[in-house]
Amino acid sequence: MTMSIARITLREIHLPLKETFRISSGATSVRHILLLEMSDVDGHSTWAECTAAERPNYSPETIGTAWLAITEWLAPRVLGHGLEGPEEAYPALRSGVRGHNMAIAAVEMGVWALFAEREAISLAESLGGTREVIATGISLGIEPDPLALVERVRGAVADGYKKIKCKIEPGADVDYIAAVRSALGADVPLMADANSAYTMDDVEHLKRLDELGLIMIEQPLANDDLVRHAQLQKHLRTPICLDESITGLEKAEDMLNLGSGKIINIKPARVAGFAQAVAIHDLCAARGVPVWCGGMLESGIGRAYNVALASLPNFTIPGDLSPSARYWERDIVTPEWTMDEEGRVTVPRDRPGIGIAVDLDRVDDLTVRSHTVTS
Ligand code: OSB
Ligand code: MG
Repeated sequence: MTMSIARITLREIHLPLKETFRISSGATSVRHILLLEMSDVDGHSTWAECTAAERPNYSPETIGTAWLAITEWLAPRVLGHGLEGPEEAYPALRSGVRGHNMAIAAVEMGVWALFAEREAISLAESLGGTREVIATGISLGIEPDPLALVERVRGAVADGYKKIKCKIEPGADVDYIAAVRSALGADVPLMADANSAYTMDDVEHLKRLDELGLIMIEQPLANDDLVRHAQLQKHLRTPICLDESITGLEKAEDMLNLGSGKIINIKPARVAGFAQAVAIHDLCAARGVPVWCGGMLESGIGRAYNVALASLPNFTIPGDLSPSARYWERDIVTPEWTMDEEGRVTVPRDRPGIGIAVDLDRVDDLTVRSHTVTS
């Protein structure tokens, strides 16, 4: 049945992390999160999250640019227009708009959740997700010294995480990972994420990572590069996983055709939403390439979207889907996201839409600005 969206309310909340999270391109202590509350004319509503960062250190977007893009250009494209199904949102938002993927994604994914609400099915089911539980990984920030990282990884193993990703940068890489291996052994499922910290001048240095038994190395080279990653992959036995470089389906096709990597970290926000994320998932499934769902230090709202996506069958590698308590003193959703003893997160398949309730009082307390766009 045709859906007409009546209003979209944007809010910026400031949510302090328990601990500063540092990657090669910058550190974050307080997440500035853009939330959308979307309602249709029939009285259904849902929440969505824009996972753009505070600064343009991961992608060119920030929540400031997303705020502008959504209020000025994107919200008017879906407000008041009849949508027959969620797959109509992506073309409506993309047409004539270059970039702004995370802004598009927030609205597009909200449309998917609104349709799921209307049909009283879970978001996972609406996407074709089949899994009930998803193996969970953790992403550990750059520590001041190797021993501090060893202790972090030791704790993560004890907590039951199924994949442990260590952020690296020049000066905090081979020695750090080698210290973890020698302290904790060959069985720890380890990987590294460079967030574009290296160039082809570092090939000989990066080859030393091949001795450390990593599951993969994520995004060693520039954020928009595919050609050099293909050259680098020829020098490395360790599979390259691309994150920043895969901004849409065509980039994923190019990666596979060029050999720029062997695994994709799919973040739905980075690829402008679920339509593209599912298309990349399907392409990789057809080509025998495994994928996993990455994170952007989302609140519990963004987590719901990632968990739904990760329930698709080719998400065979554990996702960066850590529980709420890993990030926040208190999340903005009830129940909070948890991880079981076997390091798995449960997909809320028995509840409609995003499957968790938003703690409105808490959101109100954290809100620093809000704005409503109507049809
Ligand atoms: O590269 O995957 C990344 C966080 C911010 C920016 C980029 C990245 C990350 C993470 C965090 O790795 C993963 C998480 O949400 O736990
Ligand atoms: Mg990454």
